[in-house]
Amino acid sequence: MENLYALLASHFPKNPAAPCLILPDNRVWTYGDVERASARIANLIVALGLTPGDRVAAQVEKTPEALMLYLAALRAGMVFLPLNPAYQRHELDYFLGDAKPGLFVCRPPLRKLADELARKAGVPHVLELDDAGRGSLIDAAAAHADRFDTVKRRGDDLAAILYTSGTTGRSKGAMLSHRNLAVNAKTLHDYWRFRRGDVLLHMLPTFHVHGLFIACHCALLNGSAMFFEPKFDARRALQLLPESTVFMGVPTYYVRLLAEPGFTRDTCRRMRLFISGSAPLLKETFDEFKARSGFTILERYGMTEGGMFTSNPYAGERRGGTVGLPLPCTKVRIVDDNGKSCAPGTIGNIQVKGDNVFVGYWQMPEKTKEEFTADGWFKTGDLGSAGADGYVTISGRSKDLVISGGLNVYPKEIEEMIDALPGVVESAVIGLPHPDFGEAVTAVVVRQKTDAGSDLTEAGILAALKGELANFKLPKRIYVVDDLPRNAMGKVQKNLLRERYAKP
Ligand code: MLC
Ligand code: AMP
Repeated sequence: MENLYALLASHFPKNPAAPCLILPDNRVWTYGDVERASARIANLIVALGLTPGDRVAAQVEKTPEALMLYLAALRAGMVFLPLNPAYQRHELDYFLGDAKPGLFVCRPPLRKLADELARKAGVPHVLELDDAGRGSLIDAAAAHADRFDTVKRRGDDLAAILYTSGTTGRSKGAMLSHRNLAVNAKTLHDYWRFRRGDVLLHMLPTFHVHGLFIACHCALLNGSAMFFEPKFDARRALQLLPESTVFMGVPTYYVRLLAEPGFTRDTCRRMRLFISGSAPLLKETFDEFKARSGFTILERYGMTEGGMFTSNPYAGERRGGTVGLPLPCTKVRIVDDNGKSCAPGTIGNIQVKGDNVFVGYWQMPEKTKEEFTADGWFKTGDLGSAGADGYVTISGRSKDLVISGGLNVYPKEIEEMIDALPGVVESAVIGLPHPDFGEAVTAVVVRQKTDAGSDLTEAGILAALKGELANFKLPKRIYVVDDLPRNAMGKVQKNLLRERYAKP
């Protein structure tokens, strides 16, 4: 029996009254509640006629009920497909059409759009879940039994599909199996030494690997309680950290915590571990955090296509500016463009292999083939080096990607939308250093020598993008220019643009 839910549940506390989720209003979901609520939804999904392997898509806010939907999908053998609530028509249309879920759970304000897109994509069922955890999903589930025999799954059966945008063309659905997720969860639970009495402060969104898999799986495997907060809020963190032992966040969370004068050693009196990832943690943040709190942040590195790959050690040296050592479940190698191993300290392409590394991209066998080497290593698209002692340092990306506040933005997607606007010849989207988000999405747009071209403004371009694209992808600045710098091959020199606009 390799269903991930069965693994998690085998570690739930013997006492069903033990707390699992502690909510902002102090309501508690016990482990017994979790088993019953996820059973009801699992029974509902089966009653709708979905069968194992069918996709269950959810574009909902973070609530306990949303987490139950994920667990229910696992229990019933479905493939969970979480979607950022910030996604707009353009993005949703593609995801539903590509994944063809058997059930789509949406937020009530988007119901009309959801119905329209579901009809177009042939999605048979649409249910609602609102930001307070209510809606037709929960109403329908209430009529079902609160016991459910978790469906048998093989390790290589799919548990989830997470879309990651592509550097070229369409978004790709990374297929993760029950084994992929289980192996990574067990490894991290051991590596980060989860123990009795741990309380996780959970402020991450639950539609990505970091919040849904890394954070929740560690806590559930440990039978621990989580403070389950709808989103990150530094002031609120100051209230909850004194009662927590573990915190996971993207670098922006640490920057914002440090901006709070009330954040002191005393705030962290029960804490044992702060973990950072999803984007580079600046050495100055790492150092300042140590000085203020007395804690050395543990930085780790991973991606959607496999969860975590490396981590600084729990007991050994946590070295700022590095992402630590390969995890026991993952082999990591650094190779040059010809596939030859790089000497220690030499920057090359980071490749990974292991049971946590994903199965492939949904319905894209060719793309999958391209992203793996002939001998089965996954090409991460990240650049870095490994020291003689094995510590890995990430130095950049070969993929054209901006990471803003821990969220990935692929320039190509924004460029295509801008290029289609009247008066635009072409555009280049880059990431510029930003004190809060790490990188800020910035667009440089070439105007046509026409009336439409001379009418182009920053505000006009932004207005055209809004409503089509998720807000976090919208450029923080747009520069309208007459041409872009190109090299001899005709390729746009984004490095020159980054230099030119870094200090406007
Ligand atoms: C929100 N906004 C952002 C943004 N998040 N802009 C750029 N980058 C972001 N990440 C915009 C909104 O659109 C809005 O714009 C304005 O900022 C305020 O919105 P908000 O919702 O109030 O923002 P806030 O709550 O402050 O959110 C910022 C954040 C959040 C950093 C707390 O984005 C966040 O929690 N990020 C973490 C993402 C994450 O979990 N990444 C892990 C991926 S997994 P307007 O115009 O409407 O005012 C992965 C693998 C791994 O990468 O290794 O872990
Ligand atoms: P995603 O596709 O959202 O899972 O993002 C994965 C990408 O985030 C990786 O390929 C890296 O580029 C980046 N990333 C994750 N963790 C770190 C880290 N600790 N330091 C630098 N980059 C990171």
